[in-house]
Amino acid sequence: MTTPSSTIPLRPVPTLRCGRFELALDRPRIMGVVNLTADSFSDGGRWLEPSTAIAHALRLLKEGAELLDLGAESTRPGAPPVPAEVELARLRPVLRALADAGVPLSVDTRKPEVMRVVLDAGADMINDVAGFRTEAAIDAVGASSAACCVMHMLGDPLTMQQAPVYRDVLREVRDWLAARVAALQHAGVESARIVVDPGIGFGKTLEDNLALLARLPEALPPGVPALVGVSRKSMLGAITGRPVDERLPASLAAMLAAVARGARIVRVHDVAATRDALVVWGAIEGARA
Ligand code: HH2
Repeated sequence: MTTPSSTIPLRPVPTLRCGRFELALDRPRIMGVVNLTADSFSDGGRWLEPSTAIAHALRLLKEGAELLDLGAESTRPGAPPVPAEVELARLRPVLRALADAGVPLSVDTRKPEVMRVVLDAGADMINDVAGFRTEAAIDAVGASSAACCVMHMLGDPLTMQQAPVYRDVLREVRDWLAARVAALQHAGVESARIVVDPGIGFGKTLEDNLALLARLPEALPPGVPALVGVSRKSMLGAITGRPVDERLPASLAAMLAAVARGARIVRVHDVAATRDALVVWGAIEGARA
């Protein structure tokens, strides 16, 4: 894999070009998660039926979601892969129903064939937890106007939590993301379409996750907006001892820690509570001026 790196750093303007939308990133934006899966770690099977998924998505919008992330394949550690046709059969009716929802629709997929079809079907963003690590994934988004979320993951979901090891997790995540961003740019993806994500929980120990959150700017290529997803994750269970359905306070604390360190999009399951937390945080920050 060749990784041209000369095109970084990028832009100062905090606006994300996102298919049909331009998303100002002057304040943190809420990405609501809609899992169209049977086996997601926190809500698998709840929104598998298109009608329940659509109702859930509309509820998240009412609660304050400013983007929606639709995923039809779980990425939890050890999750079995889902065939592309199954992913597409789950995604198509939901994308169609939400086409006029008025917010960018992101699709969480690692498969170039799924990327191509959902982009034709109106997706505004591709969220690739494999970080566009193949030429085929880069080709799939190259000719579109969609935003690209480049997430860091060590290995793949089947194996990623089997004793992940880094010499310097901050540097390795940053350099890996920088190389993937440069590869996208090299293929013609404009900087204004790219966000990066350190991939909390994806091939990382608890200590790795804490270091990434504590020193977030050091784990990211300069000048590229950051998306962070920590909602309900097992690191929160490891710290608090709480099961997945009792991790909302912990999720909010971790989300605010990420925002305080520069995250500009937060990927969350609990939109209403996240909105309240961000409104209060924003009011306090605003009073500093
Ligand atoms: N986390 C999950 C899935 N996709 N994408 C990005 N960019 N960042 C993340 O942190 C992230 C992600 C895992 O959460 P969830 O979708 O709820 O679980 P599952 O993968 O089991 O469906």
